[in-house]
Amino acid sequence: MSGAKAVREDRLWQRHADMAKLGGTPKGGVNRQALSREDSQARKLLASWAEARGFAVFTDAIGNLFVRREGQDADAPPVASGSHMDSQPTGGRFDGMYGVLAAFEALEALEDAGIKTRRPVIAVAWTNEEGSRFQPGAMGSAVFAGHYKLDDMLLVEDWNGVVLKDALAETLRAAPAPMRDGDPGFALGGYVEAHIEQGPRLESERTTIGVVTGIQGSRRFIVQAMGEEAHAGTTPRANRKDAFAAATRIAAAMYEATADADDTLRFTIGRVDVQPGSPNTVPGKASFTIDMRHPSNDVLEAHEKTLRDIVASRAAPCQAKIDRVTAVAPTDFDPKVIDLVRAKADALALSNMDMPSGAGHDAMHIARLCPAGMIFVPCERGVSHNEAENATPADLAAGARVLVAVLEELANR
Ligand code: HGY
Ligand code: MN
Ligand code: MN
Repeated sequence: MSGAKAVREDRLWQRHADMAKLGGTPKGGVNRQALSREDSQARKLLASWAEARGFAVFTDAIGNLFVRREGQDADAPPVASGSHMDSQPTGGRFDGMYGVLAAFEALEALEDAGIKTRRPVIAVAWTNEEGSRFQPGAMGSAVFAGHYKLDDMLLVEDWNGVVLKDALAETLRAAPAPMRDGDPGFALGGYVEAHIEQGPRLESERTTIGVVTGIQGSRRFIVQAMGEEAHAGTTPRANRKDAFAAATRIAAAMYEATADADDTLRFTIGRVDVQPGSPNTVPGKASFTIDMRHPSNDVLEAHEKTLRDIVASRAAPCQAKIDRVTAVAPTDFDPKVIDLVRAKADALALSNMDMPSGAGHDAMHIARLCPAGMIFVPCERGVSHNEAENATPADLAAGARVLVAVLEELANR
């Protein structure tokens, strides 16, 4: 029996239902933020499923969680597949989780079909892909790939001042797993990530499989305006150094400057913070996040300069600064992996189309380590980062069938 035939739609769907209970929200989404209690519950559940199948489970110093199915050559660099189990605060049941569960389903299908592979095959849940609680995102995969330093990431604080190191220690205490010693990172023979598209194209083109060609570039910033707290009733406008007024002038100019004619640039201000946050005190501090994306690094570079010019020219009479948190260049996946995903989808008679990814994924870091690619499946109305996110059992299983066929081929190369 082939690995693809051994994929079980009911088992994969049930595992999604089981995981959706961890951090489940009344609207049917999930709030399972990185290194939260809910995240450790998901880690524990995945590890229990893995141990029940006799797979090895281990973690690393940034908390990436690995499930390993042995190959005939135990020393060969493994082939890996996975994604993330952390979610947005008002996230969906499939973003990230599908990639982890499809990878685990692939291991189970290989096992059920009694398929031997030369290389070991690993399913991985990367730590903190979303980057909504702790910035930057795709943190676990970036540390694994050597793009971010472990010690720097351990010192990152969330919006309430919780230090990542402490949240990680708590998570690993609640969901213990053997720790691979040394810094995160080891050689891989290849990496393929399954994910919902998080966009409307596959659904609107009635296509089951997205053969992902690459991921657009992304940059994140924090803008901070510093003014002077004052009495809301007695302070004339001419005497005010209103930090929120400065932040809104800067933001308004940025929205205008990033409104490109072909609607390709993605510019988002997702979080605003105003201090002291009292209705009758003129704000002394105001900050906001920027998430900016585009397929071209040159365009991102040019827009970053514009953002910096706007901050310098619109802040007065306040002070303001813009700090870049991350910059990830556009990613092109390996043509051999792209062709393999397309060939396996064709062989399984699944409709498929080549497409780029608008969303960021852990694969953008791992693609710099080894031949990598991604497989998309449709999600309802392309909605994601929203509790209404939805997908069908059949599409999830179809993506898993392509995944196990690709992994089996890569693990025998
Ligand atoms: O932001 C992203 O692109 C990913 O969904 N975290
Ligand atoms: Mn994701
Ligand atoms: Mn996401």
